[in-house]
Amino acid sequence: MNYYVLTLFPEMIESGMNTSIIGRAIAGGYLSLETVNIRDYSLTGNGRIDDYPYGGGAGMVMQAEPIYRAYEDLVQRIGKRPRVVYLTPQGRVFDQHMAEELAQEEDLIFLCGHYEGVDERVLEEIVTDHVSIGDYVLTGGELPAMVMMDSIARMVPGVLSNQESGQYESFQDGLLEYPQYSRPEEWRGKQVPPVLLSGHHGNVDRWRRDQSLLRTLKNRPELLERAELDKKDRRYLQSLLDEEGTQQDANGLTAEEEKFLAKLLAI
Ligand code: 6GU
Repeated sequence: MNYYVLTLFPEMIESGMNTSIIGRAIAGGYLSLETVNIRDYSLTGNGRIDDYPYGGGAGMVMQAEPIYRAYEDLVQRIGKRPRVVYLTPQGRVFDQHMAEELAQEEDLIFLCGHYEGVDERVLEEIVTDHVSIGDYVLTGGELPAMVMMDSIARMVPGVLSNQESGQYESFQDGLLEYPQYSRPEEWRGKQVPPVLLSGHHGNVDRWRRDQSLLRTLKNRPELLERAELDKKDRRYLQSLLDEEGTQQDANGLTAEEEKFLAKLLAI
């Protein structure tokens, strides 16, 4: 996978990407990264790339021509026109499915905006995908571009070791990950759940699955509606309802969670 990033802050992208697992993958040749400083393509050669918005209003707008020149110079050098992802809160919301799809590409260009926005005409000319990373506003596209590059890279062969690729599988089967514990067995009076020390792999697997179901119910109930639930999953969820109001009510379901579960299990 070859990443190209058009940005006013190349050092931000490079310092973020040359660290940890992604840094190792770049050093190992599984990924490549090239940043292009849009400022190097300013019209006047003085580094200015923004101007006032037509129609008035607060803030400045990044001009079309410096971005277009930076883009054209890049595509001439690499000899192809890859997909161009523009990072914007107005875009489609990024998710694991989109990451899997983009990971099939050989090359990706990311365009990071700043200030109040980018002249719409250059977006119409070069952008293939408008993408947001969620419903909140950031100061620029650099962090969102790095978020996307990180999650896409995880699916590129060679980027993760065999051990790493088995980890962090939240969303892989539509449920959130179960809790993890390491030594010591007791920490500040808190015990590791006994089943994890039992050596009974069947019971450990069942407990982890139940914890995934419980976490998903509590934090992301809408994911439960789309998850594939088998008979044992449903039996566990039913047991949460049956416990309600009794002394063994350790999972502390709220009235809302209870209502949601009752409806889910009725289907
Ligand atoms: Cl892609 N850009 C900016 N500036 N803010 C965002 C975003 C993108 N996604 C969520 N918030």
